[in-house]
Amino acid sequence: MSTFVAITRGVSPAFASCELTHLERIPIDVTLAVEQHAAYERALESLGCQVEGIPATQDLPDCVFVEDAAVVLDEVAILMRPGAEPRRGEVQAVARALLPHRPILSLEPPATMDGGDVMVVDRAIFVGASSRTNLPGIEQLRQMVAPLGYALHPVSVSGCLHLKSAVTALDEATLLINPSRARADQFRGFAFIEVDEAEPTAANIVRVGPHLIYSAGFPRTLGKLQERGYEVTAVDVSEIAKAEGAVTCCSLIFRPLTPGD
Ligand code: CIR
Repeated sequence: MSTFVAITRGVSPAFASCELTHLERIPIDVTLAVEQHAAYERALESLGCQVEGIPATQDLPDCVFVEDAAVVLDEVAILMRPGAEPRRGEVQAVARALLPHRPILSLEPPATMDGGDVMVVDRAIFVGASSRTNLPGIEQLRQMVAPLGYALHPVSVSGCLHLKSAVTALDEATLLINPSRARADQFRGFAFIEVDEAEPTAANIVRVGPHLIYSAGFPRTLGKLQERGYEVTAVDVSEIAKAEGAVTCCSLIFRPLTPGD
């Protein structure tokens, strides 16, 4: 049995019509995006993930970004209600993929929240109050997770799409952060590694147990991480980045339930 499950979804043929908030639209090579996504899935597999891929659909340009559709905890999966209305249709297929793995809860209107705004580190859940995530969403999530023993911490973010465009966890004690996007004093008790100043979008990294998957587009920050002893697999996600995506957005990674859980 694999150590982790990774839910992914293919790149839509309509990927070039993705939502954009902070970036100008520039041509996306969709064929290259498909190849890069396949390499990303291979990296997940090489680190012990059983990849469960959902097919892409033409009518959902951003469907590759499964992270935004759900938050998966050890105990439950919580379906999001994405802040961008055209993305709400992505949630159903992700829900079907999660059904064999977790009991399912859902955020309800008027809540909006993208999974990219939710960073879970141990029993702490940090939620970015971004343009995609509103206060009713944060309150609903707090009420769902409190009985499970998670503390929810709302966090302000600026100048980027999601909380995880500003900060992600390298391990249970250390955050990779761009402090001009999310103030470090909002994360008490953590150590920090700051992105290189020349790489402002470099704060997004995926954890697969003790391993990390990271964009090859940030060589300076990558060097810093390697100097600090982190084992990092670099992947080329140039086309995903043009859609305002990064490495965490393309998967939902969790431990499979074992009998007795
Ligand atoms: C969007 O604007 O919704 C997509 N083009 C990008 C979503 C990236 N998702 C993420 O960072 N979690």
